[in-house]
Formats: sequence, structure tokens, C-alpha cells
Amino acid sequence: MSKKKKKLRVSFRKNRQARTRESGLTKKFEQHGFEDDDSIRREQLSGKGELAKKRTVVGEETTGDTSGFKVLPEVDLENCLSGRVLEVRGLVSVVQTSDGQRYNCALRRLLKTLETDQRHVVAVGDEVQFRPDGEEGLIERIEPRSGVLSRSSRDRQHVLVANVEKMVIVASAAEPDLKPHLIDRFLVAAEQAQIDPVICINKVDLVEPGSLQPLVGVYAQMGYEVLQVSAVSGLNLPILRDTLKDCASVVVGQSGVGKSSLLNVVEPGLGLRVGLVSRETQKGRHTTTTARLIGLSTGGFIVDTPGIRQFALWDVAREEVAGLFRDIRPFVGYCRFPDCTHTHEADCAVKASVADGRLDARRYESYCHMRRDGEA
Ligand SMILES: Nc1nc2c(ncn2[C@@H]2O[C@H](COP(=O)(O)OP(=O)(O)OP(=O)(O)O)[C@@H](O)[C@H]2O)c(=O)[nH]1
Ligand SMILES: [Mg+2]
Ligand SMILES: [Zn+2]
Repeated sequence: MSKKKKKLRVSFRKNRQARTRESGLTKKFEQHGFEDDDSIRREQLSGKGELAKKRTVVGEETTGDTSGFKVLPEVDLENCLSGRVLEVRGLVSVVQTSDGQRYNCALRRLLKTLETDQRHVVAVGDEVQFRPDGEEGLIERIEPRSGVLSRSSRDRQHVLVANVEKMVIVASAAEPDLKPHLIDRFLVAAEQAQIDPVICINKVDLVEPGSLQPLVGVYAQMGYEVLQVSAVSGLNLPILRDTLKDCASVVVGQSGVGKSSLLNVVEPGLGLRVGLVSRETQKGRHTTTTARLIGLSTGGFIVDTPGIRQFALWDVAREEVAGLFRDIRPFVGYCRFPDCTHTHEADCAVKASVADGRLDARRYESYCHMRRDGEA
């Protein structure tokens, strides 16, 4: 990246002066007096009265807002190390460099105050530049992201993980029951984020062999990779291991489907905590509580995530949903009305294809749900 650095006018959050309590770690860095932080504080005192919301920052303009910011601030790379975020624990991000060293990093003030739609500024999987100081560090810059999986959380973007190529959608054949609608929702998110999805149906030891075939067939026909696995019997785990090899992946799915259990057998010695599924409610107990990046001995990494109760899509307009269904997409051009919603209109090619069996009725139902919810 050798783009020209410019002075850019960017927006900051309004309540910059309202300083919340910060960890000792952050304070320590402030005492070091890193220049950007200083300049911001000085501006606050410069007699402009109420805080101006725009400031000048030296950096590169980012195309799109992949890291949630419109500017990639200039940093003194000579004093920085680059690393990847393994875990975010409140204000502290655990960052690992390529030689395996880990640092507990705080966030430079500038990054905390730039305006963004995001719920949290740093995400697991982020590549960052940070200033090391013993076992600690200060994140100076978050590099532009690709492969961002987000969900919507109270109208803000919650980035679950950044910089992944693959999304392993884990469902369970039983305990808890298989929920194809949730798979469909994750597929839409994967299509939108351009992350390659793999559908992984776990706990097949609990059902009759072959009973999942109709459902598996529907997804396989759309060109998705579908694996039927069991963390208990070991069925098809070599294939899963091979799929994850040398790849940057994330596992997603409801609580209790066996995400952590699968990772424990894919990467022996990991020892992730797993939890029982409640007998009465058939629900998992949210055993994994924070996303965590795990390096694989076969190369690549995978991020284990907490079970998601509701996965609300981020930044998908209602009109876009049909285009994100691989099986519906080919028909939409043949409807009579160009703005057809494929729900109630006459001469709708999508509805016609459900009627004659070319489109799976359950998938179409999923589509209608996601459109109606308004979540999408
Ligand atoms: N029968 C059977 N049980 C399994 C299998 N895989 C996992 N389990 C059980 O399912 C339960 C939940 O497993 P976890 O790995 O904790 O599930 P998780 O998806 O990580 O759940 P959260 O961390 O809560 O999101 C545990 O009791 C596991 O022993 C499987 O293939 N077959
Ligand atoms: Mg788990
Ligand atoms: Zn239509």
C-alpha cells in the first residue's frame, strides 16, 4: 500500500469529552503522551467552545468502509508491529504477531473516537498495527478488512469476525432440532459478505442414516458444500479437517449444536469448553461466551463463536434478499413486474417455480420470512 497520505476531514463521535473510566493499561499509554492523543486533547482546549464534530486526520481514504472507518490513519510503522486479533475482552484485545508472541492491547484514542456505525471498533480476525510495550501494546491502526461477518445489534453493526474466507454453518440433526431457516439466514449473510459457506450438520449419530438426505440434497443442488458429521462418532471429520486446512474460517450456529466439540476433535489438544444441552428446552447453555481465534496445526485458523439466538442481518435491504438466495435469483428476471416482491404479485416467476417444484417450497418460505421480518 503506497497510496498518498492526505489530510482528511473526518467525523468524530459527539461526546468525545465525556471520558469514561479506562483501564490502567490505557492510562499508562496516555502518560507516554502519544502525539495523536495529545493533539486531540489540545484541540479540546483550544477555545472552539463546543466540540466541533469534524477534525483533520492524516491518512489514506479507505474505499468502502470495510473497517468501519472512512480513514486509515497514518502511523509510524517503524515503531509498530503487525498482528492479528485473537480475542476481544472488553477494552483489551489479545493480539498475536506472526512469531506467536501475544500482547494485550488497548486502543489508541483516535480509533475510539472516530465516528463509526460499529458496536465495537476491533473485531476478532482484525489485522492491526500496534506499538508494543512489554507484554502490552496500543493498537494504532486497523487494516482494511475483507470477509466481514456482521449482524445487526440495535441498529448498529456488530462485526462478529473479520478477514475470513469460509463460514462453517453448524446445525445439529437433533438436540437441538435442526432449524433450516437459521441455515438459510446464515447463507444469506455469507452471500452478502462473499464468504464461502460450508453447511455442517452435526450429531448425525442421533438420527437414522439417510434421514437428512432430502434437506442435504436441496443445498447440494444449489452448489453448497454440505457435510454430515458427528463429533462423537467421528463421521466425516477428516473431510471437515481438510476443508478448514490453510483457510481462514469461522464457525457459526445456535448454542448447543456442537461448534466447540467439533473444533476440539478437529484440532486435538485444544480443550475448548463444551456444555450440555438442556433436556427440557432442548437449548444449549451458551457455553462459549466470546469469539476466539484458533490457529490450526494444518495451517490457517478458525474462529469459534458463541451460539447466536437470533441472527439479524446487517445492511441487507428487503429488495436485496431474493438476489442473495442462490436458488431464487435465476427466476427473478422473469416476473411480470420489475419490482416484484415474489409474495403476492400475479405472474411471478418465483411463485410459479415453487408451484411446479423447481424451487423448494421450504426455501421459498424462508425467503418470505426474511422479507417480512423487516430484519433484512
Ligand atoms: N450426540 C452427539 N452429541 C454431541 C455431538 N457434538 C457435540 N455434542 C454435545 O452437544 C453439547 C453441546 O456442545 P458444544 O460443543 O458445547 O456446543 P456449541 O455449539 O459450542 O455451544 P455454545 O458454545 O453454547 O454456542 C455437548 O453436550 C456435546 O457433548 C455429536 O456429534 N453427537
Ligand atoms: Mg461453544
Ligand atoms: Zn416475482
